[in-house]
Amino acid sequence: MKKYLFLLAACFFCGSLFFATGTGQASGREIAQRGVIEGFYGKPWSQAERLEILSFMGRQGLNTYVYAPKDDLYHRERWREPYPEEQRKQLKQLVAAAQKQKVEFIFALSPGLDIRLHGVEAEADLQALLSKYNMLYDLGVRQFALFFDDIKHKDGRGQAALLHQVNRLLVHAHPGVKPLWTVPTEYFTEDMVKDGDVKPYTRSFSQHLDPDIQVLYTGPEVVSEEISSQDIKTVEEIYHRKPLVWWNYPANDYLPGKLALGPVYGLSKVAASHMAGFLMNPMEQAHLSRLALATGAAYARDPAGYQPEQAWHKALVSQYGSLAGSMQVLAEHSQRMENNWAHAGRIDAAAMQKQMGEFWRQAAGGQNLDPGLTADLRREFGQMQSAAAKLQQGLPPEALQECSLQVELLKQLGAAGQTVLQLVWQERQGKAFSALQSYNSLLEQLAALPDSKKARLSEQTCRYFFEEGKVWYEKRHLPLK
Ligand code: LTM
Repeated sequence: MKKYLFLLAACFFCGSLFFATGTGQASGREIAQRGVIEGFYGKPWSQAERLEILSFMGRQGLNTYVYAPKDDLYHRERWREPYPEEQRKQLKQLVAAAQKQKVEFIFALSPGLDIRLHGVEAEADLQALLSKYNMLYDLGVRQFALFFDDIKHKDGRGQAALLHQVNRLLVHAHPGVKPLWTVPTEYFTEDMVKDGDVKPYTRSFSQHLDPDIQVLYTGPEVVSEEISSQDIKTVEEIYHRKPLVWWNYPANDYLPGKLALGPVYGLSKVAASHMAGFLMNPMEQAHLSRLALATGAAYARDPAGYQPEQAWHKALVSQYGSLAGSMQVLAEHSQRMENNWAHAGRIDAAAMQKQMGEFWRQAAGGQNLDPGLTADLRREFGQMQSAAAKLQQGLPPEALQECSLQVELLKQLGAAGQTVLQLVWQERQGKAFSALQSYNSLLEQLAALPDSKKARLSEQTCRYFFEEGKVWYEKRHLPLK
């Protein structure tokens, strides 16, 4: 009997855990503050997009939304000015919608472009800041943030003193207002520490910062590949508090044309145990941001159990239903965010990239091409073409308008891939004229691809494959210059 009771209790426990996590509720092992920081450059989300994201966040168990759109004039450039009536109404509506979803709405200002921290003018600016925050308090906001990222002046002591005044005159003055958040001017580890020493700005800012103010940082870099436990412990030690992580994925404001459609990646269970919060900075494309946001929600709810591939599949199926397979093909080629200073997300179509490497190894060695490998690549290029056609027909307009150029590009890449395979096969068969025609078609197809600032996909996978194809043919035929 005892045994049955034990089994029943165990089933009940596992069942409640399943339901708790399966529905987007927190598991008890979760990161306490988890959500979205609308903190990107570019066109801020619309009211309708924000309302939709707030309900999405409620369903995903995300509990924090930070309002910090860099290009909302009243947030940064014209921070002193009050919001006009219409925008006030909208903010009020958002605060109420967030409350309904059990999401904390945090209102942030970024006054660092021109705020004065010393002298008589500092008093006027402090009053302007307080009256702006108080306006938001009157609209129902109960948590605030003051950001100093991406500015020239590194006055750690002055910024900390300003934060202290805001803490004293706003946060502590109103009962029920939650702790203030900030972003320092040095907000990633490589910028905080040099040759093992904490840099002067960070030292001064951290030494003078009130202990109850929470600090956001972005990891070792602005857009980080990962956060190691050592990295986050370093920041915890500098600030004597667990940092909040501002995670710049799926943000894409620094890589125009690329959509970040992969899962959040490079975050461990150990790093999570040192985080006071995990906030994802999304893309201007609100609808498409949800793929990565859903995976980040899974991570934040249960860092130890997080499996990026599984969470990503779940998000694809729940968000795209019968189009999940086609959307997956697009997203496979649109995960990696990389330029000369940013690196994040999984490699685009990594399995295909491996096959391509093997294909060129065989082609360059002059050995027989593995027919199975060529057939796999042909099938995958075909899938890119057919997935694009299905997405063009079936995606809801709000999603399609965010990715129509990339979907068209997916189709073009699939077609160019087929041409490369054909070219190599014809050349290998000694069909010189057909191979030359294929080579010319490839050049035309590549010339017809859109400017990469408008749309880019699979840069280190398909695009690299085409370049290799071109060079492979040219080496065999064109005279060396
Ligand atoms: O990341 C931070 C703290 N600040 C800005 C963001 O506003 C911007 O969206 C990202 C990505 O470009 N980089 C930043 O430096």
